[in-house]
Amino acid sequence: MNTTNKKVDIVLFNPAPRSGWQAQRRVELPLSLLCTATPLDRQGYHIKIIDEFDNPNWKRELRDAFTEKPICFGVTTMTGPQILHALEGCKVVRKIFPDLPIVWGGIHASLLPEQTLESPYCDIVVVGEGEATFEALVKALESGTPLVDVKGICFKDNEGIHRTETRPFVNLDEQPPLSYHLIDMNHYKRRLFGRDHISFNSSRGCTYRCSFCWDPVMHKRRWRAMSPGTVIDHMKRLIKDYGMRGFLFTDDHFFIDMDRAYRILDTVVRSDLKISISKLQIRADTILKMDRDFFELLVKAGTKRVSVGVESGNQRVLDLIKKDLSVEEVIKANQKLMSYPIVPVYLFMMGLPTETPEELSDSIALAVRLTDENPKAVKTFNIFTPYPGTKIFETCVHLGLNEPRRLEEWSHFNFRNIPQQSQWIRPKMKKLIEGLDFPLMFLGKGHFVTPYKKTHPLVVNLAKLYYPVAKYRVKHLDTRFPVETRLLKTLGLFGRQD
Ligand code: B12
Repeated sequence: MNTTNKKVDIVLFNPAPRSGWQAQRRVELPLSLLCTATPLDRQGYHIKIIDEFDNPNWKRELRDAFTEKPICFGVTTMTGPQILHALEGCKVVRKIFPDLPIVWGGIHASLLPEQTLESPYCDIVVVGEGEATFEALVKALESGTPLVDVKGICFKDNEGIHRTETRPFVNLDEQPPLSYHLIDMNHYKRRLFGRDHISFNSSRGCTYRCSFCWDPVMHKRRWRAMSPGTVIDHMKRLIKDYGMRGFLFTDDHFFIDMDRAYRILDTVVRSDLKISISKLQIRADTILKMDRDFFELLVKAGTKRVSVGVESGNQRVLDLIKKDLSVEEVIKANQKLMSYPIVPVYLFMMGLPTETPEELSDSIALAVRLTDENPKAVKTFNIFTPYPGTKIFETCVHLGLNEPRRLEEWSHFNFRNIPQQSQWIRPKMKKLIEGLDFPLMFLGKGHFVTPYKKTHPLVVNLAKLYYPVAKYRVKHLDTRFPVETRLLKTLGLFGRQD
């Protein structure tokens, strides 16, 4: 584990992805940075990952990390509050090493490289996948080779901003096992179902065209995956070296190739890995394509939870966002899943452009139906956020969205800051969403059991008392006198997040 005080040439920084009331939530394995660091680490470069979320002393660690002549500082970002944290890290580094190249990577910087480069705290953007590009970039910086020769980057110099040739996607099967020793794995495991779980990724991209999703922009609807053999090898290593017995999949769509999915699950069973699998993202229409044999295999392989993106219970809205799915398919998929010991987590969005209160009411009715019909089913409602580069972003701009023009402005661009940003929905709908956001967390059976394990019993009891109010509000779409939302917001326990 690289938590020694050894000085390094490259530091990769994982800024905290959340702030405020959400900051208490658990840390997440910095997969993006692990993937980016691994090829260089294997070639003997001295590289360190500093995770703000995991390390209260991150500033001190950052100040002390570098050798006297470091190569670069890298930072990852998603659109939202993580950007502010990223800038904070860059400022610390710039102060000590004013000439050290600062490299931004990750989803936000890849979607808007030129705009990101307008910040004085960014010199180079790695656009898209980091593995091969960052390796080539580090070597160019080290040897002084012109940056125009490095594929897949955007950089600035005295003459302006330049974008180099696009780099092809990496072959996931050719990537070595991740250099997990660069972080303290004990901090990232999650205890679920009596086992230690870790995030795991076996494929990238998705072939569908949902207009709210960043995936078609970043991955060009090209799905790439590790072969079953590689997936099993990587899992076995995590089991053997770190005692992991559970895998939380971060794949955008694990089941695009059903044959590959089947072979992975089949090998898990045949190799007697005795693992749990959770968070598998699956479409409702994929569930309908599975036969009994496939379901039984899923269960035998240890699948406990699947996440199903429903988005809306209204067909007009589903068609608008190009989900290529029908409400009927969702209902049938739920009925099919009922006979298996697998928890489906249905993910809904509210506040999509042009969505009306009646259409939101259809979503709520569908969520109620799914959780009523399948006692294991769980639902979550999130407020829609238009991410840059997506098709629906353009619709929102058309409907009045003030597009952020600077990196800093994107940091407030978060689904929790809806009162400021949601010009794309009418005031009546905005009020409804704001008023229902909190009570909707209580919809469904047993939902007053609060999500955080260490929740104080007083909070649990207050939540139980509040349950009838929540139920009434959701059932009647009645958001008058939203005292609870206002109180929680005033106390900083809910709502706005910077
Ligand atoms: C795990 C995860 C999280 C974790 C945190 C991850 C982390 N980095 O710490 C948690 C749970 C905290 C989280 C939170 C959120 N997330 Co999230 N999350 C993911 C998820 C499922 C996996 C990310 C991952 O590990 N991918 C695998 C790695 C290998 O891919 P990658 O990140 O793209 O990294 C590659 C390149 O981008 C590049 N790269 C990345 N960083 C860097 C840095 C450098 C220096 C270089 C050179 C290269 C480089 O190289 C990497 C390897 O090729 C993705 C979906 C997905 N499949 O990617 C969503 C996703 C990233 N999340 C998303 C969102 C919206 C959120 C939330 C807002 C959701 C919410 N409603 O709360 C929050 C808040 C985040 C915020 N903005 O503040 C969106 C981001 C959209 C956007 N425009 O930014 C995604 C894409 C999901 C989606 N389809 O909408 N998330």
